[in-house]
Amino acid sequence: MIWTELSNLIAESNSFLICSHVSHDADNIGSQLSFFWYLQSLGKDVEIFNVDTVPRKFQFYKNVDKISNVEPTRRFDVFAMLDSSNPARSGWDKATTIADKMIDIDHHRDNSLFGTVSCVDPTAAATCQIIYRFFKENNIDFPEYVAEALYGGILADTGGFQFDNTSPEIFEIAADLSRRGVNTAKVYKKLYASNSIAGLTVRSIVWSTLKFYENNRVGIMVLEEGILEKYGADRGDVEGMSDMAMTAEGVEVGIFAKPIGSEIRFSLRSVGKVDVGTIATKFSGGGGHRAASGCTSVGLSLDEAVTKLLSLISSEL
Ligand SMILES: [Mn+2]
Repeated sequence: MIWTELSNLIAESNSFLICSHVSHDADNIGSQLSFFWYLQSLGKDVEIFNVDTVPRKFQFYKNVDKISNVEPTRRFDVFAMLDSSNPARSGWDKATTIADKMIDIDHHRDNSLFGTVSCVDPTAAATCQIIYRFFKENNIDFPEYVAEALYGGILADTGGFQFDNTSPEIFEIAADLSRRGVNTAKVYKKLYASNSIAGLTVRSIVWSTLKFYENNRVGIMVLEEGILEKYGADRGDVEGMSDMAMTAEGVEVGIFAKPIGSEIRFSLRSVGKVDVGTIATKFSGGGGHRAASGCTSVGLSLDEAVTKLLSLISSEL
């Protein structure tokens, strides 16, 4: 990993805007908060901007209120895009023009290496794992709340140490973060076992939309527009549901569709045979891993977008 180049770019720059992909998850939150802490510890001028507001379930993280969704009006020396294959994943049209230089720290295999400095390792389970390595290998001593943020990202992106990206290194990092004082049971409870009544109600509604296609090899669930608002839930309440459809026996691909205005956001999950990362690139802002990806369909109805997705998937089944 080219830590020297990263350190040099940080040393020669003063102002930084940290950003990440739409649809928050614990890895993008954890990597942004830990990198924010690091830059601030060096006395840098740092802001975080994300298009989406931070869901309720992530609100326990210290400094999470530093993640703003108010578009910055000034320029920065460096735009640091974390946990994202490309700047378009931010959902923000100024991502490539807000600064002259870019930092790209990510673990998605389709990362376009868009950074002035790109620290990309597709074999890493989480961006938080890469940031942990940066801290560890450069003897950067970080506080307990940063360890907590890193742990949450690693916990989530390994599916709670259950996906096949769960390596010996992951357990070693988890052990180190635990020794640094992270309350691992608390992080689990906050991320996975703190449902609101509204959240569980909305989940039951989403479950009721489950349908199977392609001889029961594709499962699709839909979060209809307005449901979250109607029940007082937020996007965090349905996060992770994309993993559920593909747990049905015989299902190869799970799809979670979220229509918003003229757009439909899709989360795609594959058991193995179908490369949903490549399929996602056929839509705008699409990208991700072979087994887990996301994309946005613009201008198509839900039926049209699903038909397009199913035809792409069926050619690989
Ligand atoms: Mn990630």
